[in-house]
Amino acid sequence: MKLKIVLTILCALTLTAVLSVVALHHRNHPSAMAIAGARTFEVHGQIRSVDASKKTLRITHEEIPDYMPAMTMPFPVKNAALLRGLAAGDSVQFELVVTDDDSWIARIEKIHTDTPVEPVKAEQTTLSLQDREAERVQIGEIVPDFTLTDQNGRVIHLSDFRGKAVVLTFIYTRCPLPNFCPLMSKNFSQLEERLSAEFTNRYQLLSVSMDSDFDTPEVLKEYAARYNANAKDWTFATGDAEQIKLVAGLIGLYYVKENGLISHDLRTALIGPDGRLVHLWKSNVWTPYEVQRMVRETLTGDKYVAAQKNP
Ligand SMILES: [Cu+2]
Repeated sequence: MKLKIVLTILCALTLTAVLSVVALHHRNHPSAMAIAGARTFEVHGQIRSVDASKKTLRITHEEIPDYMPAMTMPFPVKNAALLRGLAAGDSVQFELVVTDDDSWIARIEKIHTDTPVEPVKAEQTTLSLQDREAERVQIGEIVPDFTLTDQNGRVIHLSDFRGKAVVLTFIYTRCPLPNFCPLMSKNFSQLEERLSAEFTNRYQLLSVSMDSDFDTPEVLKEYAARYNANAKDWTFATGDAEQIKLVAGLIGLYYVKENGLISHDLRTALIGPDGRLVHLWKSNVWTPYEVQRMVRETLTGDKYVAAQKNP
Protein backbone atom coordinates (compact mmCIF):
# COMPACT_ATOMS: atom_id res chain seq x y z
CA MET A 1 0.00 0.00 0.00
CA LYS A 2 2.77 2.38 1.07
CA LEU A 3 4.75 1.55 -2.05
CA LYS A 4 1.73 2.36 -4.19
CA ILE A 5 1.42 5.82 -2.62
CA VAL A 6 5.12 6.51 -3.04
CA LEU A 7 4.92 5.38 -6.67
CA THR A 8 1.90 7.60 -7.29
CA ILE A 9 3.69 10.61 -5.82
CA LEU A 10 6.80 9.82 -7.85
CA CYS A 11 4.71 9.55 -10.99
CA ALA A 12 3.01 12.86 -10.27
CA LEU A 13 6.35 14.56 -9.62
CA THR A 14 7.82 13.20 -12.82
CA LEU A 15 4.80 14.33 -14.80
CA THR A 16 4.98 17.80 -13.26
CA ALA A 17 8.68 18.02 -14.10
CA VAL A 18 8.07 16.90 -17.68
CA LEU A 19 5.16 19.33 -18.10
CA SER A 20 7.15 22.28 -16.79
CA VAL A 21 10.02 21.47 -19.13
CA VAL A 22 7.53 21.29 -22.00
CA ALA A 23 5.97 24.59 -20.88
CA LEU A 24 9.39 26.27 -20.72
CA HIS A 25 10.26 24.85 -24.08
CA HIS A 26 7.02 26.23 -25.55
CA ARG A 27 7.72 29.64 -24.21
CA ASN A 28 11.30 29.80 -25.41
CA HIS A 29 10.91 28.12 -28.78
CA PRO A 30 7.32 28.50 -29.92
CA SER A 31 8.04 27.65 -33.56
CA ALA A 32 9.97 24.52 -32.67
CA MET A 33 6.81 23.04 -31.17
CA ALA A 34 4.83 23.14 -34.42
CA ILE A 35 5.51 19.45 -34.99
CA ALA A 36 3.91 18.54 -31.69
CA GLY A 37 0.81 20.40 -32.87
CA ALA A 38 0.52 23.01 -30.15
CA ARG A 39 2.28 26.29 -29.54
CA THR A 40 1.68 28.60 -26.61
CA PHE A 41 2.34 32.31 -26.39
CA GLU A 42 2.33 34.68 -23.44
CA VAL A 43 0.54 37.80 -24.56
CA HIS A 44 -0.06 41.21 -23.02
CA GLY A 45 -3.09 43.20 -24.10
CA GLN A 46 -6.15 45.20 -23.27
CA ILE A 47 -9.73 43.95 -23.50
CA ARG A 48 -11.97 45.87 -25.91
CA SER A 49 -15.13 43.80 -25.39
CA VAL A 50 -16.39 40.60 -23.79
CA ASP A 51 -18.89 38.44 -25.69
CA ALA A 52 -20.15 35.80 -23.28
CA SER A 53 -22.56 34.20 -25.76
CA LYS A 54 -19.77 33.56 -28.28
CA LYS A 55 -17.20 32.89 -25.53
CA THR A 56 -14.95 35.46 -27.14
CA LEU A 57 -12.76 38.33 -25.99
CA ARG A 58 -11.80 41.15 -28.32
CA ILE A 59 -8.31 42.16 -27.32
CA THR A 60 -5.86 44.79 -28.51
CA HIS A 61 -2.58 42.97 -28.03
CA GLU A 62 1.10 43.72 -28.33
CA GLU A 63 3.26 41.96 -30.87
CA ILE A 64 3.37 38.18 -30.46
CA PRO A 65 6.92 37.40 -31.57
CA ASP A 66 7.17 34.73 -34.28
CA TYR A 67 3.41 34.79 -34.74
CA MET A 68 1.42 37.99 -35.12
CA PRO A 69 2.02 41.74 -35.15
CA ALA A 70 0.24 43.99 -32.68
CA MET A 71 -3.44 44.17 -33.59
CA THR A 72 -6.98 43.90 -32.28
CA MET A 73 -8.42 40.40 -32.60
CA PRO A 74 -11.27 38.31 -31.25
CA PHE A 75 -9.89 35.40 -29.21
CA PRO A 76 -12.07 32.50 -28.11
CA VAL A 77 -11.96 30.78 -24.73
CA LYS A 78 -13.03 27.18 -24.32
CA ASN A 79 -13.84 27.61 -20.67
CA ALA A 80 -16.51 30.30 -20.20
CA ALA A 81 -15.52 30.62 -16.53
CA LEU A 82 -12.38 32.45 -17.68
CA LEU A 83 -14.57 35.40 -18.71
CA ARG A 84 -15.85 35.93 -15.19
CA GLY A 85 -14.86 39.30 -13.76
CA LEU A 86 -13.39 40.55 -17.04
CA ALA A 87 -14.58 43.76 -18.66
CA ALA A 88 -13.72 46.12 -21.48
CA GLY A 89 -10.72 48.27 -20.56
CA ASP A 90 -9.00 45.64 -18.39
CA SER A 91 -5.29 45.19 -18.97
CA VAL A 92 -4.58 41.48 -19.18
CA GLN A 93 -1.86 38.89 -19.50
CA PHE A 94 -2.97 35.69 -21.22
CA GLU A 95 -1.77 32.43 -22.63
CA LEU A 96 -2.74 31.79 -26.25
CA VAL A 97 -2.66 28.18 -27.44
CA VAL A 98 -2.41 27.59 -31.18
CA THR A 99 -2.71 24.18 -32.82
CA ASP A 100 -2.96 23.25 -36.49
CA ASP A 101 -6.70 23.82 -36.57
CA ASP A 102 -7.62 25.72 -33.44
CA SER A 103 -6.55 28.58 -31.17
CA TRP A 104 -7.84 29.74 -27.81
CA ILE A 105 -7.02 31.53 -24.58
CA ALA A 106 -6.15 28.92 -21.98
CA ARG A 107 -5.39 31.27 -19.09
CA ILE A 108 -5.95 34.95 -18.48
CA GLU A 109 -5.42 37.34 -15.61
CA LYS A 110 -5.94 41.02 -15.03
CA ILE A 111 -2.76 43.01 -14.51
CA HIS A 112 -2.17 46.48 -13.21
CA THR A 113 -0.20 48.67 -15.51
CA ASP A 114 0.31 52.36 -16.12
CA THR A 115 0.79 51.84 -19.85
CA PRO A 116 -2.41 50.56 -21.45
CA VAL A 117 -2.02 48.93 -24.88
CA GLU A 118 -2.95 51.46 -27.52
CA PRO A 119 -4.89 50.12 -30.50
CA VAL A 120 -2.93 50.05 -33.74
CA LYS A 121 -4.08 52.76 -36.07
CA ALA A 122 -6.41 50.99 -38.47
CA GLU A 123 -5.75 51.64 -42.15
CA GLN A 124 -9.45 51.99 -42.81
CA THR A 125 -12.57 52.51 -40.77
CA THR A 126 -15.54 50.24 -40.68
CA LEU A 127 -19.15 50.70 -39.73
CA SER A 128 -20.52 49.64 -36.37
CA LEU A 129 -22.11 46.20 -36.14
CA GLN A 130 -25.54 47.81 -36.00
CA ASP A 131 -24.94 49.80 -39.18
CA ARG A 132 -23.42 46.83 -40.98
CA GLU A 133 -26.44 44.72 -40.07
CA ALA A 134 -28.81 47.42 -41.25
CA GLU A 135 -27.02 48.00 -44.55
CA ARG A 136 -26.35 44.41 -45.60
CA VAL A 137 -28.70 42.38 -47.77
CA GLN A 138 -31.48 40.94 -45.61
CA ILE A 139 -32.72 37.33 -45.74
CA GLY A 140 -35.04 36.87 -48.72
CA GLU A 141 -33.66 39.86 -50.62
CA ILE A 142 -31.86 39.60 -53.96
CA VAL A 143 -28.10 39.93 -53.54
CA PRO A 144 -27.06 42.68 -56.00
CA ASP A 145 -24.61 41.59 -58.69
CA PHE A 146 -20.89 42.24 -58.20
CA THR A 147 -17.70 41.80 -60.21
CA LEU A 148 -14.48 40.13 -59.05
CA THR A 149 -11.49 38.31 -60.57
CA ASP A 150 -11.04 34.57 -60.05
CA GLN A 151 -7.87 32.54 -59.36
CA ASN A 152 -7.32 32.14 -63.10
CA GLY A 153 -7.43 35.90 -63.67
CA ARG A 154 -10.89 35.76 -65.27
CA VAL A 155 -13.54 38.35 -64.51
CA ILE A 156 -16.53 36.80 -62.74
CA HIS A 157 -19.93 38.07 -61.62
CA LEU A 158 -22.26 36.71 -58.97
CA SER A 159 -24.89 36.53 -61.73
CA ASP A 160 -22.72 33.93 -63.54
CA PHE A 161 -23.93 31.47 -60.90
CA ARG A 162 -27.65 32.16 -61.24
CA GLY A 163 -29.53 28.85 -61.13
CA LYS A 164 -27.08 27.39 -58.60
CA ALA A 165 -26.94 27.48 -54.82
CA VAL A 166 -23.98 29.73 -53.96
CA VAL A 167 -22.12 29.46 -50.66
CA LEU A 168 -19.99 32.57 -50.21
CA THR A 169 -17.41 33.16 -47.52
CA PHE A 170 -14.51 35.56 -46.89
CA ILE A 171 -10.89 34.58 -46.32
CA TYR A 172 -7.39 35.92 -46.73
CA THR A 173 -4.50 33.62 -47.42
CA ARG A 174 -2.12 35.02 -44.76
CA CYS A 175 -4.64 34.64 -41.91
CA PRO A 176 -2.67 33.30 -38.92
CA LEU A 177 -5.57 32.11 -36.75
CA PRO A 178 -6.45 28.46 -37.48
CA ASN A 179 -10.05 28.84 -36.32
CA PHE A 180 -10.68 31.74 -38.69
CA CYS A 181 -9.88 31.68 -42.42
CA PRO A 182 -8.08 28.32 -42.46
CA LEU A 183 -11.13 26.74 -40.81
CA MET A 184 -13.47 28.31 -43.37
CA SER A 185 -11.38 26.83 -46.18
CA LYS A 186 -11.14 23.45 -44.47
CA ASN A 187 -14.93 23.45 -44.04
CA PHE A 188 -15.44 24.45 -47.67
CA SER A 189 -13.19 21.60 -48.73
CA GLN A 190 -15.41 19.15 -46.85
CA LEU A 191 -18.52 20.88 -48.11
CA GLU A 192 -17.30 20.52 -51.68
CA GLU A 193 -16.82 16.80 -51.14
CA ARG A 194 -20.35 16.42 -49.74
CA LEU A 195 -22.05 18.58 -52.36
CA SER A 196 -20.19 17.19 -55.36
CA ALA A 197 -21.54 13.75 -54.49
CA GLU A 198 -25.09 15.02 -54.21
CA PHE A 199 -25.54 18.08 -56.42
CA THR A 200 -23.04 18.10 -59.30
CA ASN A 201 -23.30 21.34 -61.31
CA ARG A 202 -26.02 22.72 -59.05
CA TYR A 203 -23.90 24.58 -56.53
CA GLN A 204 -20.96 26.97 -56.39
CA LEU A 205 -18.58 27.71 -53.55
CA LEU A 206 -17.10 31.21 -53.57
CA SER A 207 -14.23 32.27 -51.28
CA VAL A 208 -13.70 36.02 -51.53
CA SER A 209 -10.36 37.41 -50.33
CA MET A 210 -10.48 40.50 -48.12
CA ASP A 211 -6.77 41.16 -48.77
CA SER A 212 -6.71 42.86 -52.16
CA ASP A 213 -3.10 44.04 -51.61
CA PHE A 214 -1.62 40.57 -51.25
CA ASP A 215 -4.07 38.00 -52.63
CA THR A 216 -3.50 38.14 -56.36
CA PRO A 217 -5.05 35.47 -58.62
CA GLU A 218 -1.69 33.61 -58.53
CA VAL A 219 -1.62 33.60 -54.73
CA LEU A 220 -5.24 32.39 -54.64
CA LYS A 221 -4.50 29.63 -57.11
CA GLU A 222 -1.71 28.31 -54.92
CA TYR A 223 -3.98 28.62 -51.85
CA ALA A 224 -6.78 26.73 -53.66
CA ALA A 225 -4.38 23.87 -54.35
CA ARG A 226 -3.59 23.66 -50.63
CA TYR A 227 -7.25 22.83 -50.00
CA ASN A 228 -7.63 20.50 -53.01
CA ALA A 229 -10.25 22.82 -54.44
CA ASN A 230 -11.84 21.72 -57.68
CA ALA A 231 -11.89 24.87 -59.85
CA LYS A 232 -15.16 23.75 -61.45
CA ASP A 233 -17.31 24.34 -58.37
CA TRP A 234 -15.08 26.28 -55.97
CA THR A 235 -14.01 29.75 -57.03
CA PHE A 236 -11.51 31.93 -55.19
CA ALA A 237 -11.94 35.59 -56.00
CA THR A 238 -10.17 38.85 -55.42
CA GLY A 239 -10.55 42.41 -56.65
CA ASP A 240 -9.49 45.95 -55.97
CA ALA A 241 -10.19 47.52 -52.59
CA GLU A 242 -13.47 49.06 -53.77
CA GLN A 243 -14.79 45.80 -55.26
CA ILE A 244 -14.02 43.89 -52.05
CA LYS A 245 -15.57 46.62 -49.92
CA LEU A 246 -18.76 46.37 -51.93
CA VAL A 247 -19.10 42.58 -51.53
CA ALA A 248 -18.16 42.79 -47.83
CA GLY A 249 -20.81 45.47 -47.34
CA LEU A 250 -23.51 43.32 -48.96
CA ILE A 251 -22.83 40.55 -46.45
CA GLY A 252 -22.01 42.80 -43.47
CA LEU A 253 -18.42 41.63 -43.00
CA TYR A 254 -16.17 43.44 -40.54
CA TYR A 255 -12.55 43.69 -41.72
CA VAL A 256 -9.86 46.20 -40.92
CA LYS A 257 -6.21 46.20 -41.95
CA GLU A 258 -3.82 46.45 -39.03
CA ASN A 259 -0.04 46.16 -39.35
CA GLY A 260 -0.35 44.29 -42.65
CA LEU A 261 -2.74 41.66 -41.30
CA ILE A 262 -6.51 41.90 -41.15
CA SER A 263 -8.66 42.02 -38.07
CA HIS A 264 -12.00 40.57 -39.11
CA ASP A 265 -15.09 38.61 -38.21
CA LEU A 266 -16.59 35.76 -40.24
CA ARG A 267 -19.56 35.71 -42.57
CA THR A 268 -20.74 32.82 -44.70
CA ALA A 269 -23.80 33.33 -46.89
CA LEU A 270 -26.06 30.92 -48.71
CA ILE A 271 -27.58 32.46 -51.83
CA GLY A 272 -30.38 30.56 -53.55
CA PRO A 273 -30.55 29.70 -57.28
CA ASP A 274 -32.90 32.70 -57.66
CA GLY A 275 -30.21 35.05 -56.29
CA ARG A 276 -31.90 35.62 -52.93
CA LEU A 277 -30.08 35.50 -49.59
CA VAL A 278 -31.24 32.30 -47.86
CA HIS A 279 -29.07 32.20 -44.75
CA LEU A 280 -26.16 33.98 -43.10
CA TRP A 281 -23.72 32.37 -40.66
CA LYS A 282 -21.93 35.01 -38.60
CA SER A 283 -19.21 33.02 -36.88
CA ASN A 284 -17.16 29.86 -37.31
CA VAL A 285 -19.82 27.82 -35.54
CA TRP A 286 -21.21 26.00 -38.55
CA THR A 287 -20.51 22.58 -39.95
CA PRO A 288 -20.25 21.38 -43.56
CA TYR A 289 -23.13 19.01 -42.73
CA GLU A 290 -25.36 21.89 -41.64
CA VAL A 291 -24.64 23.90 -44.78
CA GLN A 292 -25.14 20.82 -46.97
CA ARG A 293 -28.54 20.36 -45.33
CA MET A 294 -29.50 23.97 -46.07
CA VAL A 295 -28.25 23.72 -49.65
CA ARG A 296 -30.38 20.59 -50.03
CA GLU A 297 -33.42 22.39 -48.62
CA THR A 298 -32.81 25.29 -50.99
CA LEU A 299 -32.41 23.10 -54.07
CA THR A 300 -35.06 20.48 -53.40
CA GLY A 301 -37.45 21.95 -50.85
CA ASP A 302 -36.87 18.87 -48.65
CA LYS A 303 -36.97 19.79 -45.01
CA TYR A 304 -34.43 18.89 -42.35
CA VAL A 305 -36.61 16.03 -41.06
CA ALA A 306 -36.29 14.24 -44.38
CA ALA A 307 -32.59 14.95 -44.51
CA GLN A 308 -32.01 13.55 -41.04
CA LYS A 309 -33.32 10.12 -42.02
CA ASN A 310 -30.74 9.93 -44.76
CA PRO A 311 -27.82 12.23 -43.95
CU1 LIG B 1 -8.79 35.20 -41.00
